[in-house]
Amino acid sequence: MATAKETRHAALGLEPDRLLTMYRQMVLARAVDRRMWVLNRQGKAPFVISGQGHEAIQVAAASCMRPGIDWLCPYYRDLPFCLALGMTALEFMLAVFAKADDPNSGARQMPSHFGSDRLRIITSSSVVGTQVVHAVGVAYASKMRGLDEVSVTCIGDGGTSQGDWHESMNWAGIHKLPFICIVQDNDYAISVPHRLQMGVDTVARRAEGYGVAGEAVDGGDLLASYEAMQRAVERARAGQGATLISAKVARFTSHSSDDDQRRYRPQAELEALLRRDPIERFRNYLLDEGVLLEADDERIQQECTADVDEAVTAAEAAESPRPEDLLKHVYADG
Ligand SMILES: Cc1ncc(C[n+]2csc(CCOP(=O)(O)OP(=O)(O)O)c2C)c(N)n1
Repeated sequence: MATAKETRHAALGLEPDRLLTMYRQMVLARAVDRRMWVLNRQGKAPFVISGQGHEAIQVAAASCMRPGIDWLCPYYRDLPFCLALGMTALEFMLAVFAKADDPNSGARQMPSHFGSDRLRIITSSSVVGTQVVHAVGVAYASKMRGLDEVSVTCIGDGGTSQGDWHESMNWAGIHKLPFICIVQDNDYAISVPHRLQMGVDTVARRAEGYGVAGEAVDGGDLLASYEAMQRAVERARAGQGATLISAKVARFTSHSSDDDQRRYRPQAELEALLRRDPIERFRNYLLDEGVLLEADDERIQQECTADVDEAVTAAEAAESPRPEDLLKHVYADG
């Protein structure tokens, strides 16, 4: 086992306990996500969109934030992010089953349109890119109020072609906002590959044009992701302005339960994805460093599966929304 000083995690000030917490968050997210697909095939979950392969950047980013103080305007792949901020598997499953007590949206949104008052997760529109405008507005408000809150948003590589994204980045640069945009670049926008989406290898190159800091990071490497996010958060809190992080990640599943990626991705590319599993990579690191033992790993996997079982049972048994509440929160009362 390497000495504490030589390790990558020690250099980042990360203790073994925190590493294990992050590992568990990744494992739980994967377990919840996989169950969602099973529920979909059973005809119980109407629609699935997955964060599988995106876990490292999301869990790392959440670990640098203060839940309930900093803000997150997520996008639909941010299940690991939301769980790492403190959303429970049950809170998520209540949305999957569209139950009355769903804290995400009271069953009004599709699953994976995350929201939590408690955790300052702002529910998003399905219209790609709109969450970035909201996040910049929140950052502007925090700055006007003299608060040290940080506003974080996530988007895919394809989403950066939206005008909303460009306008938001520009605004964040002009006003030096405490704002972080994490682009989770998984090489595809549904079936459109990166090379047909932009003429640059990483969208982080565009940061300079907006007057914000840019970081290109391997989003499958938890520690590298943590380092980039930590720098961005410190920059925001120090009043030094916004950061654009471009994180390369692997999309393990089809875009959603409504398409089949075997029809637009070559077989060799799909097979290569398996070597890019962020959880496997972090697990191997922890085992090599002696932070995780095989027996602990087995226990963590079992506990996460049990969490998911419990959440599914409770969510399935929960009350459905009442028909008379259909227009609640849609129109003003009276
Ligand atoms: C304005 C708008 N255009 C198109 C869509 C349909 N749509 C939903 S997700 C998506 C692809 C987005 O790809 P990307 O931003 O790369 O994120 P990823 O899903 O790959 O994580 C599209 C085209 C939409 N929801 N909103």
